[in-house]
Amino acid sequence: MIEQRPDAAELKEELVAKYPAKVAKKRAFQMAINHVEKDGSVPQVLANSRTAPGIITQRGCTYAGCKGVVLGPTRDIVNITHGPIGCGFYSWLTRRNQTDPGPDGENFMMYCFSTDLHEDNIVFGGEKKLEAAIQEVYDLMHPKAISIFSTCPVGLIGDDVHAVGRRMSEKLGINVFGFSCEGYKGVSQSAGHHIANNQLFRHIVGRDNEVRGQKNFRVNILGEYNIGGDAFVIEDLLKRCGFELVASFSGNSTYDAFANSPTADLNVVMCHRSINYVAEMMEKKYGIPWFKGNFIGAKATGKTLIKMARYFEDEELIARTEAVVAEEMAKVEVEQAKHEARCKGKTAMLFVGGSRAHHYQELFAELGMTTIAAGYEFAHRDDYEGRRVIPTIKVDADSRNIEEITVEKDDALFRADLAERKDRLEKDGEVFNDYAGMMPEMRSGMLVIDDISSYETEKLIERWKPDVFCAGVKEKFVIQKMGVPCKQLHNYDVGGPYAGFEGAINFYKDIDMRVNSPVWKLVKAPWQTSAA
Ligand code: CFM
Repeated sequence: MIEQRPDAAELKEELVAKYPAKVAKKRAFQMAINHVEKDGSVPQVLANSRTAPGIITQRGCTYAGCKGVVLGPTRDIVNITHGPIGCGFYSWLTRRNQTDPGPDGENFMMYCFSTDLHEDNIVFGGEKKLEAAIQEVYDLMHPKAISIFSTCPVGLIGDDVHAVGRRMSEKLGINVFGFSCEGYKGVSQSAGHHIANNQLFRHIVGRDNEVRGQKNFRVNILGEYNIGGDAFVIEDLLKRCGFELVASFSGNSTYDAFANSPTADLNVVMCHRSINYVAEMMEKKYGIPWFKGNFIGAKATGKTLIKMARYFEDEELIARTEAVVAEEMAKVEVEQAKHEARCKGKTAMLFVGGSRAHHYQELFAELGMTTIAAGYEFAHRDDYEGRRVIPTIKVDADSRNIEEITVEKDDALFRADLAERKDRLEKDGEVFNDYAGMMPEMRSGMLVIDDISSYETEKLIERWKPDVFCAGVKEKFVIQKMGVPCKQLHNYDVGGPYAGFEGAINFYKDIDMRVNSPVWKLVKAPWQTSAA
């Protein structure tokens, strides 16, 4: 018997049917059947809202977003986790962000620093222990900077990590600063990104404003974390085209590069969710324009590079960039055709993070595959529906909890020439300060689900049977036991890089292997073995 697959509306109803009425109502707002209007508008999705208690979520905590995601990939800042040792363990390079050791070999990423708070510190305070830890790490490593990350108990007992930072900066003569990124500070790791952005901007960005290296075509790449070596691929492409990469936030990055980042002429934002705040603040203070780019997908990479070249209004740079893109696309097209022939018509589901569930739809489209359901763990409405909805987003108590820092124009350093150039280019139709979001680029009729639960994941697979499901390690083996291959999009399993042209080819191969492997037919899911 050929089983009928339910349509999106039926499936949505089925997904929430098991919940108590109040939870079902909320979950229904967190799901949408995509529908793209002519003007690009899409249905509203409730996002960045508290997870319903009892639901098994994919989400992480605020500390994870701050320490792990944004600051984790920087090699020469010593990151001390102020808290019990358990939190420290989870800060120990569990993400696959790679780094070059650099010419000075100053790479602390493989170390795990914790103040190891015990019960007596919780009762009597942990500041002295933190000071001692900073001193100890300074004596051992002599780093350029030390940062302190607050875990939940630190906020509860009221240790002032910022005051400790100031005291120790004075004493040691290096930059020591803290993050109030207690795990409970927000509804997810997204709050941690914002806190990280604020402190990076306040304590590092702009401490060195001398132009070094190539004087022209200077760019920063924001929101690229070098998972599986993605940043290495992008860096190589930028070099070949003729751009000078000043700073990458924060894959393969250094303290000095962050400090020097305002000497760039352009910010290109990869992951909008995690770093749009730095882009906005840099534009306000220094006049550096930003636009959203994407290096996931061969076509998207080509478009981004050419848009970057056009920004500099230099014929030679444009020609050189176009030549690099053409050379790379010729290689990509051969591989793409080969794999598309084997993957065409298959389906994918993507539930990950705050940007990849969108970006990777590009790569699946290049394989001729359709993304039939997608969603983020912790994104905001603008990541789904586009930045045009920002003015309509209700600020709730949870978001109000996160500091918004006031940034003012720096009259001495503000780049009026760049602001003028941006105006001119905008008149010619170039788009700045925008992100269209995931949904306008997804097919109508497909399901969008925010903060998907474990139960919903299983139901989706059972009812819509995708050829591949993209998620993380927590979901992977549950999914595979259902006879569906899972591609991890956080850490790429052991694969990657997937960025740029070379990365696209790697992805085609890895997905082809997964969706066409006969092994999945041998796994029987529970509903396939029970009587119909
Ligand atoms: Fe940005 Fe990321 Fe992502 Fe993210 Fe992340 Fe990540 Fe991610 Mo895992 S910064 S939002 S908090 S692209 S760690 S490199 S893969 S959930 S989609």
